[in-house]
Amino acid sequence: MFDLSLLSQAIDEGDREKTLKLTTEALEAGVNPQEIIAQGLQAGMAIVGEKFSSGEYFLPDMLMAARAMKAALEVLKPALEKTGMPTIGRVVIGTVEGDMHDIGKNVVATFLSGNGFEVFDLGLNVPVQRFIQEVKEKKPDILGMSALLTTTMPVMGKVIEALKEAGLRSQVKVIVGGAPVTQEYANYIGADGYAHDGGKAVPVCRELVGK
Ligand code: B1M
Repeated sequence: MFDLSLLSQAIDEGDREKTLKLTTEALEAGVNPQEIIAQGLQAGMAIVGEKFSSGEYFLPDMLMAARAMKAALEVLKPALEKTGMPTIGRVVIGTVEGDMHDIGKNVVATFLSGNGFEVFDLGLNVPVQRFIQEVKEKKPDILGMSALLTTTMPVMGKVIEALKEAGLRSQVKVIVGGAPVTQEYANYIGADGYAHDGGKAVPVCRELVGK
């Protein structure tokens, strides 16, 4: 059995090469990519976050861990995307304005495209009006927003308000997520869906498009 805590440790150390090697080995050992992300990579990021909060780590430590995790996700991407399902819905997704965290959003986007959704990823630090413009142009079934900071969470509510002002709210379902976001918060800002992680985002989005 593959020990995924080794992978968490490699992320904690910010060791890109070790993370890549262990991710490849885990895949070869037949470990499910979703498990590799949740119990290996994301668990490592949680340790990094705790050490940052306690003052043991600084910004460069978070950056090193992020670099290692992004590289590992590239290795996992083909395995997550190889379902070859027909398209069941269109999603526009992005991290809201003021927020530079995109790893979790990338995980969600990869899960969705691996499960039959056509995904348009707007990247990070996406201005409110860019979301509106993309909804007008791409006519997605779902708009997904990610926020990792308590200070940027309210921007998701601003986008929902802007959708209403533009007369687009009834045309698109909205799903929100990110570490500080909760179901209660999603309800509070009037989102249609919330998912705790990438795996959960798939059934929530399927439900939102009625499939
Ligand atoms: Co920063 N950061 N960071 N950071 N960072 C956090 C979020 C923090 C919790 C760390 C801490 O203090 N413990 C803290 C926020 C505190 C708060 O707001 N309460 C924090 C801070 C303070 C900051 C800065 C302000 C630090 C500074 O400058 N002094 C700064 C802010 C910059 C900005 O955004 N304006 C900053 C910067 C950075 C880096 C750039 C260095 C880097 C991000 C690199 C990148 O993303 N490209 C970084 C990192 C790496 C982290 C931690 C350590 C890890 C985040 C991560 O990638 N996790 C993070 C601590 C933590 O989260 N434990 C932290 C792994 C990822 C797979 O999980 O993103 O949670 P996550 O995504 C999950 C779910 O949340 C969910 O599914 C994903 C996959 O399963 N999900 C969705 C996410 N989006 C979703 C959307 C959905 C549905 C589900 O639907 C659409």
